[in-house]
Amino acid sequence: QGLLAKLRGALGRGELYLNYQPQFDLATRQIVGAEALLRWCHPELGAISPERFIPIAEESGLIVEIGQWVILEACRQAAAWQRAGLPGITMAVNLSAIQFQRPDLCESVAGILATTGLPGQNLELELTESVLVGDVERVVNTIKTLKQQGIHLTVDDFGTGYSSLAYLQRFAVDKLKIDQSFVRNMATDESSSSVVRAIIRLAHSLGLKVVAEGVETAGQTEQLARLTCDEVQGYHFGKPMDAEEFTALLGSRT
Ligand code: G
Ligand code: G
Ligand code: MN
Ligand code: NA
Repeated sequence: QGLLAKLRGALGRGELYLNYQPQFDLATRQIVGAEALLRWCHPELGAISPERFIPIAEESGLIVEIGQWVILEACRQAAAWQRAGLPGITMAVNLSAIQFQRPDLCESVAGILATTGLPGQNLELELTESVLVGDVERVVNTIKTLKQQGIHLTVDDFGTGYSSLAYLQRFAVDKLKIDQSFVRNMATDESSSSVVRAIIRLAHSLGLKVVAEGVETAGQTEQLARLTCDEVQGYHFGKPMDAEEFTALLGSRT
């Protein structure tokens, strides 16, 4: 039995769950967000990396059902933290291109916000550049409809794709997420730090925020602060953790 067959029933059997990685404001060092990261624990195979099963979910179309569940579960958790009086955060959810291209995306996200009671401003959707190269008119309309609900949009893995910079003007995204490959090599590789500097300047000159991911050291943090990066995410600040651990982290901040 292949991985696809196992993945088919995984959601129903409760094998899928979310981890949350904290995101910090670099100036204040406060937690301002969480990125929801999907996990699969198979009873015999153990933990299977999303890098393995997400492509399978995408090819098979299973990503639609799984992705819906991810949005629902992430919003439900964020709303629960809010109701518990914990510091307000934005919940960031990764969206596959296939999900983004569904004509019912905006409606179903609106339904999830209504069901969970999470305000749209507390939801952020992470899109990869590959999403932004589709039918321009359609992408513009989808983004507009999501933004009308207060939802924030971030371009994930920024700098690694092929989207033209001109699209940044047409698509009203709010934030760029600098890919971790640039952050990783920043201290040792002049060209990586140049790319990071350029992305931050580009973002700010377009009125966008910028978040760096994969921040692992104090040195990288200092360098990012000097370059006026807005937010950081990475092992130096906090690894992806389960809901219970994240609740404790939020509680320790009040
Ligand atoms: O979670 P890391 O810890 O291993 O994630 C690996 C990859 O899987 C990343 O590229 C991340 O964007 C992607 N990923 C994690 N969770 C989700 C999800 O819920 N949906 C989609 N589409 N991708 C996800
Ligand atoms: O592509 P996306 O940004 O959604 O994926 C985030 C991925 O990066 C996840 O696999 C997450 O576990 C991983 N990650 C988060 N912080 C760090 C870090 O500091 N170092 C490394 N190497 N990976 C990280
Ligand atoms: Mn992401
Ligand atoms: Na990324």
